[in-house]
Amino acid sequence: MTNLPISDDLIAEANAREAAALEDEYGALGRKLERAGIDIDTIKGKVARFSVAVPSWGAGRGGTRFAKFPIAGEPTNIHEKLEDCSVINQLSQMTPRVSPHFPWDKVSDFGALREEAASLGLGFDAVNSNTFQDQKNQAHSYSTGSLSSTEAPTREQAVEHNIECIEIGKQLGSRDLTVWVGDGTNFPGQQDLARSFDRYLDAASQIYAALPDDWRMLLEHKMFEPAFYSTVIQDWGSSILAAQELGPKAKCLVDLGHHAPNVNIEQIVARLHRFGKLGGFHFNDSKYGDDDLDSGSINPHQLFLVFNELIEAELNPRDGFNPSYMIDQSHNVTDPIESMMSSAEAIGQCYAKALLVDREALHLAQEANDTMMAFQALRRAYTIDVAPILAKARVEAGGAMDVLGVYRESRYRDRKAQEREAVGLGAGIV
Ligand code: AFD
Ligand code: MN
Ligand code: MN
Repeated sequence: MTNLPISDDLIAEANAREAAALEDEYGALGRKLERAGIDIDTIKGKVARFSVAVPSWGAGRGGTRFAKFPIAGEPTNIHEKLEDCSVINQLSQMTPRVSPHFPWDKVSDFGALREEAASLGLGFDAVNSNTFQDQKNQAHSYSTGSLSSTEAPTREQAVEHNIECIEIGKQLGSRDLTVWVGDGTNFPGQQDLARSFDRYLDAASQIYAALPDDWRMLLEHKMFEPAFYSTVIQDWGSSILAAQELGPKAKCLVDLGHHAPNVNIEQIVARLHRFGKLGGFHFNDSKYGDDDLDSGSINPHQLFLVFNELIEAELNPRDGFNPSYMIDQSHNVTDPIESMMSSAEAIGQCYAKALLVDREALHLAQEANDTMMAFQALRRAYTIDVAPILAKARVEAGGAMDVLGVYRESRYRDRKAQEREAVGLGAGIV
């Protein structure tokens, strides 16, 4: 039995008001694409099958190291977070899975949590471990590292926590463990750069050994923060070296905000795929660093170019092609539900635009070194407004044509503000 948070009647009424306009716009775009030899319904079908997971922690208001400004009606536990994620999926029809983070989302009965999620129309995506923060009554502190700690008991504790996450994930129906460690140093000389990587590899291999056969271990690199001089898995180079050392179930996860400004991320995507190590993405956007801004809000063209590489990769699967897609954002000044719906739309649009690239024209121009026409093949697709395709796919699946409009009309957050306990002030999101 599903028990969705937004009234289906409300969605249907709002969609009915826009139905004629949508048909008109979809028809016009269909005729435009037909002239280019593209069948719009085929593209719509692919978009309908596309999905991106949302992070449980993204359902709450983020913050900076200076402050957090909570909003009324914000979720305070995994149950409320699931309910909010259900709203996102119900209206956008693109985010059917939630990625949980432990111990933040710990409950006593994970079987019941899985059923609860299913009743909200949701499943679970990758489980995330947390060894970048100490918990109450924890025996060993992660203040100087976790998987790469110089202290053997600390490393063991971090390994055990990751294995516990795998056990939880099995109960939730997950098939990926995402490992991001904040390990690193703040001073030159603080730790031996080579030995800390050795210690990480040794600990990570113990986690790897506990992975079920059909699971993957996704290694997430990040250039800096919380460590500001060196980070153990600081870039895709260290990440792929670790993944190659660990074995075939270890893959690299690309968080778009975890690189230096202006780095060519789409090329990293192509490289990782070439060696069968592209495991997945954390979508967000960045202006300066790990800003965790809304996907496509700063550099939508980069997002499109990433998807362009993904379509190329799909056409040339090397060692399989099955990257997991997830949003990883920190919503500091918006309602997280609105931000994630708007981000899912931005991600879906870039996927759809990448599908519209005339691959034959692109490849011919590349072979002939016709730089301008190769670029134009991308530009033609990028400049097409694909919104009617996404809207039509969404409406046909039971979602809202105007996701933000219906969400506001539902007054969901106001209702939750009456029901839910207020969250405290505080700061500090990683
Ligand atoms: C980090 C990483 C990672 C992690 C998250 C925790 O992006 O995905 O799980 O933030 O908030 O920066
Ligand atoms: Mn991330
Ligand atoms: Mn991050």
